[in-house]
Amino acid sequence: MMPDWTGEIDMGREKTGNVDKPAGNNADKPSGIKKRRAGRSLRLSEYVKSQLPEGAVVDFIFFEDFDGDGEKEAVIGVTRFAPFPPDSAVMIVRSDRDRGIGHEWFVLREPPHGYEQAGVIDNAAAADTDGDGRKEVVISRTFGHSHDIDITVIDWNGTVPYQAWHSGRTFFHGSIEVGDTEGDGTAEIVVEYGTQDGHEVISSEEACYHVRESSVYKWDGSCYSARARNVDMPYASYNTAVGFLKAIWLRDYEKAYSMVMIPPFSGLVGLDDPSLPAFKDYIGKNVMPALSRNIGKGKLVPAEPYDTCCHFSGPEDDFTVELSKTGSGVKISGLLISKRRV
Ligand SMILES: [Ca+2]
Ligand SMILES: [Ca+2]
Ligand SMILES: [Ca+2]
Repeated sequence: MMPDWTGEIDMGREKTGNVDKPAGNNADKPSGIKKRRAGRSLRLSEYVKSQLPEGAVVDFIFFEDFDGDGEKEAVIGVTRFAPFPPDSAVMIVRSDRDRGIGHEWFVLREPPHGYEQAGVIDNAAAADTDGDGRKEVVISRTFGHSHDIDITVIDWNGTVPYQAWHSGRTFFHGSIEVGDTEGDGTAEIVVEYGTQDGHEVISSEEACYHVRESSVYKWDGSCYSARARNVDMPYASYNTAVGFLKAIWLRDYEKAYSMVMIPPFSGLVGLDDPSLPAFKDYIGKNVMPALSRNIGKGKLVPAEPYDTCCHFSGPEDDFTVELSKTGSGVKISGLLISKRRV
């Protein structure tokens, strides 16, 4: 169990000046939201500083009127490092003429099933994702060392913040972007994440580049529903390059053939005969022997991908897949194989 996030003990309403050290756990408070209030002559920044756990860092700050009461709230992502392991929560700070500055802790939900360690904040955005004209806070957290992220949306019901949505799953090597992708004035949550696709040919070591997929989560009036989205460059190229090597390795020549531009892929030979049998013949003579002698000894290790070339190193040879953008997407325009320099 994670210990509670607590602020300092309650202060007198008009008490000002130096604040005390944070008190210990306050276990009999209901979990989820912790409220504290202090005198108002502190500056907002001083107040926040006084409430942060020792050694905690601020991950993000948004200062907007999220709940629509006419006053801005400060919504602050905080990661603390003690007790170990680190975890994150969100501090919501209000400044009120009559009641002074106060804050509450919004505690993000427990790690998804299968994760032992708490999540720490990875990224955050403030945007109107449900079209009601007011912003929500979208937060991704990363878990342990596995680079898996989850996504939480915090919205306000009156002045009460609540978890409006949770992704319900994690995304391997995930990243989020929040923005209006189709110009209807409401933002979507775009997530990109890694897969194990192509593991037959490329190394799926944790640190390696992965084939990536993308989904966009859009508010449909009752929930955020997902649809697939094309990944951005250079991953559109990278996914194509890995898919091509995999198709060759699995002898799916029709698929591989559909991914190439002929010519130039098979060079001048392709000028005379751009057919599938000729492509198959070219692969059998020029590509398969090299692919076999490398994958027989180990997987190909990808280098950083680029829009127009993706490089892979095998135990024996280097493979450089060349790509071109066409009207119908990214196509393979060449494959260079060279003996590895020792
Ligand atoms: Ca407000
Ligand atoms: Ca909204
Ligand atoms: Ca939109």
